[in-house]
Amino acid sequence: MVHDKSIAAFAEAQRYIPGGVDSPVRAFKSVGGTPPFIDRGEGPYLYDIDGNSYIDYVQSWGPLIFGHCDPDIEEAVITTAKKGLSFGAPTVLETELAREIVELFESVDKVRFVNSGTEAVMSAIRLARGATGRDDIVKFVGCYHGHSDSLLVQAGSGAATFGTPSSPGVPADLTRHTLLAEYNDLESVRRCFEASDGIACVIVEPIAGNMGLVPAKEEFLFGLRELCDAHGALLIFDEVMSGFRASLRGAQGLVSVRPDLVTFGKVIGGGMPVGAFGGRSEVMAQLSPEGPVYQAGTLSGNPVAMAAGLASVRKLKSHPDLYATFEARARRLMEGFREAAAAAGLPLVTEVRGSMFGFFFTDEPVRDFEGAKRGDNPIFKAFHRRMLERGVYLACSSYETGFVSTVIDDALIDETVAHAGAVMGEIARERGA
Ligand code: KE4
Repeated sequence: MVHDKSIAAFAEAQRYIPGGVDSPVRAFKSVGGTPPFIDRGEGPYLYDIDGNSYIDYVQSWGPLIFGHCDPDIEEAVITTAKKGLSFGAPTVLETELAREIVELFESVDKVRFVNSGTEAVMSAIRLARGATGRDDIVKFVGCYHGHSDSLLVQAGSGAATFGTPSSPGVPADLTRHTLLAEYNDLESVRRCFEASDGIACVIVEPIAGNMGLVPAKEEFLFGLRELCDAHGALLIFDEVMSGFRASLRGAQGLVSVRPDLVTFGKVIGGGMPVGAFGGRSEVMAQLSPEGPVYQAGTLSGNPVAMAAGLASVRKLKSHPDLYATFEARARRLMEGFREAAAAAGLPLVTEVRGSMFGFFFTDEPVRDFEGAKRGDNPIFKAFHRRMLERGVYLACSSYETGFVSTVIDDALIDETVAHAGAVMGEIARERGA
């Protein structure tokens, strides 16, 4: 493949935009090389400005479950945009999308729309703190919930449960209210509740997608529910990624644990900027203008974004059988990767939840961030680069999740598996496996 135009575009972008990108992961820092600059998408494909095409398993990090330029979503956007882009006033489109979410998620009585997953999580945390009158929160090492200050936290020293900032610019005064626990480890959560009697909420990705794909064990989620109930804390499921991706009802569709608040993003915007948070009526009633907890946004519930989200969610709702197809395709892909790795003598473990898939070039199952770190290695980097050169666009970090869609059929999956077999063979030979 030729990448001359992307190389030039990346150099030019870096003159005006920090790192040349508007979100760090896009810079390909963890895999190296120049990120392809995309000209357009069509169905399952991305086309870069050098004319190369790729089967897209990233789909804008999750939103594009119907692939690129879905005609129904495109039609909804264009029709709505012709009536005006934004009013800063209520529209029935917001009510319609809120109703679709409330009808699908039994833990959600009311919803508030925002413009990103970060904003949804930041607002849900403030709501939990306001509703409980408490300041401390618990999050899990390896879970990502967007870039709001309280959540840019890394494990403190030693066994300390209190976090320290994971980024300059985040005041330690703030992150001392964030306690860190280990994913799938209830004992570490109990230690947090012993360390603080002022815990407002526990926030968790019920299916973690930001340390690679690492589902929570159901008994772990049950345990979180029990601990929150015992201590009067709220349980927040961050379903920004798993919502509408793991099942039509997100991770909640696969387990019987119910949270007090849920955050959404990605698929509910159909590719447009939409985030949302929702939950039980008595908690949501604390939110301004009904209650005292303030939260606002100029473009929140924007009609064009609502129309895209409605088209996306309604298509999923009217074709619930799609999730069986998604799961079958994701399993076909991961089975193919496992067979390719076995033939090449490379270690590989894989995971699937609905339309989400993940793989780690390690030989032990991954249950938490410690396990996920073993997958961030030279084999992954070589695999990613070589698959890209063969026209397969995979997430550019081993800490991300891949996605199938309605337009990635078995033929494309088999084509991808064939490339994976060839690439894994090359890598194994070079490593003398
Ligand atoms: P956004 O602010 O990026 O819309 O959402 C933040 C967020 C919150 N919660 C979960 C579980 C998420 O996965 C995300 C964002 N996901 C990443 C991809 N893993 C977004 C990609 C990026 O940062 O560019």
